[in-house]
Amino acid sequence: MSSNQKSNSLTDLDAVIVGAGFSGLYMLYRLREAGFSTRVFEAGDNVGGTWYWNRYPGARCDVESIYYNYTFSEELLKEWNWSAKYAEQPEILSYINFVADKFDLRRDVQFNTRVLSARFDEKKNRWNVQLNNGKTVSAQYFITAVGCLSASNVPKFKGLETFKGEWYHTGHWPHEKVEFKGKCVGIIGTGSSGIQAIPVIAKEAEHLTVFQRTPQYSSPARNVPNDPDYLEGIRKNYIEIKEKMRHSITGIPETPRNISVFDDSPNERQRVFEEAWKKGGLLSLSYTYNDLSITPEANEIVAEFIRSKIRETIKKPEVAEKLLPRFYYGTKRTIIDTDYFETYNRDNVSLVDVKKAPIQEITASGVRTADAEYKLDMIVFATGFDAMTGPLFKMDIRGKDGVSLKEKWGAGEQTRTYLGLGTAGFPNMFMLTGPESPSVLSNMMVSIEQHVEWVSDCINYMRDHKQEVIEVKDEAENTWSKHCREIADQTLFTKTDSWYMGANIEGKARGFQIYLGGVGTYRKICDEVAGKGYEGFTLT
Ligand code: N01
Repeated sequence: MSSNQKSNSLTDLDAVIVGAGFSGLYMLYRLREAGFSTRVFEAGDNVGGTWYWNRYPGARCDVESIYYNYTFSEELLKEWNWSAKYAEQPEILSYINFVADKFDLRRDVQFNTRVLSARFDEKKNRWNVQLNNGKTVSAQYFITAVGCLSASNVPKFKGLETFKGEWYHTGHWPHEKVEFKGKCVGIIGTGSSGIQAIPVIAKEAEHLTVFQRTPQYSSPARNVPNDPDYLEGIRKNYIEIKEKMRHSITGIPETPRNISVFDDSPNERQRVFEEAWKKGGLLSLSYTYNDLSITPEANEIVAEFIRSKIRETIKKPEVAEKLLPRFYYGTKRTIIDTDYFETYNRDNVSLVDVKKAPIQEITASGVRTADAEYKLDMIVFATGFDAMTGPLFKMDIRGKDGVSLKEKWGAGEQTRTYLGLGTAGFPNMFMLTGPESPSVLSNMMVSIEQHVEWVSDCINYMRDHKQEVIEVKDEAENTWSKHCREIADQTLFTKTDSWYMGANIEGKARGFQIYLGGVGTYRKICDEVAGKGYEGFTLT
């Protein structure tokens, strides 16, 4: 039987992929094209991953739609038109469905099936993967495509089970329309999800109470519909654009200005910041000067500019004061919004500072803080995720000697990987956009394509060279993890408590979990590793 005629017998797969989001689907496509028998297991009842689960009002991507799509198929690039500069969740989900149909991917995806555990059998050199339907499947390669932000975090508030109203987490939003009309809604959390949801909910609800612990920096997205001529121009230049994306810092084809904030006069800085504010978008402000994320004094200058914009926007000075962020700009995820600060000028919106008066409990009828009780019909938790490792730890993954990934990286220990792709002691396991890869600090689509292509090339290489097992060497992983930390320590990122640092989850190991050297440099390193016969890995 030729390899591409191989049966997908569940006991004898070449590869198991966990997750049918952007990364899992492309991984399936590549491995299937190469003739490997592959099966994707997906907990949801359809494709989409992040964009399947995050259906909260206002959910949209903050990377421009023309850059946030697959680039591996020219035909696909020609067939899809993004309606706006920043696509909304339903449109992105339609796109993923379109891709799944176009490449007939669903036939190798098993929906409504959660992977409970995966265990490496050292005698057979295979992974045994236990599913929640009681079945076990076996495969040579175990590939996690579980996303970085898919383990939602509902803080353990006392009394939540007594709440008589409805409650939802943004990352697990119902498929049916949630009705806010006539309701007193409370939202906890003002990260990217909260800041997208707040203006939309405020327009519908009778009253919206925002429970804010940390005020956030946010700047205008300036979303606009996409002009057909503009899209045509992009299409014509896509080869060049794609190259720029792949060799850029963030996967978005823009370059920071190579100038210190102190090289410009205060008047010139103001002009530069104003221009960036007017332009809008994710990188406009942070790319104005090259020292904003490195030098506290430089950071304070841009931070104060944003605070001045908040003060200008908010009518009531006491509300503006509560909304002023005080951490280093950019060290929590940069946020762009549509009418976020303006929403606090509405009569039906109130802001509660839960840093000053923390939430003590959820009662049957609302939220009680240290100094008041708020009656609510609905609570929206925009409280984020157990990021990076959380989605992996939802499965009991055990490598050699039965050691679990959770034990290896567990509380008090730093995450350790080689290139964010693999980890020592877990042979033939690959993580797509795993910890210590550029992942969440890049355009995920660029990082996903790069990882998937690297992993499929590696699996092809293994077949061509008649190798059965690939495993990360300890020293390669130690060097890589140290390198990641050293880069992060040169920036202000590690000076702020954030989910990047694992600081949002009680008891979670602290440490910066992302490679900050840029997607272009990272690609070069990964290509060099492959070019040297997978240096840093043992192949047997
Ligand atoms: O989650 P978050 P998110 N009591 O962790 C607060 C991506 N994303 O879902 O800052 C009170 O950022 C918490 O307060 P604090 C993006 O990468 C992308 O918003 O910890 N409050 C914070 O305000 C993003 O970074 C898009 O003090 C509590 C909020 O909840 C990531 O997903 C859109 C609390 C959590 O913010 C996560 O964003 C949406 C408690 N006990 C998301 N616990 C795009 O546009 C937590 N909070 C692509």
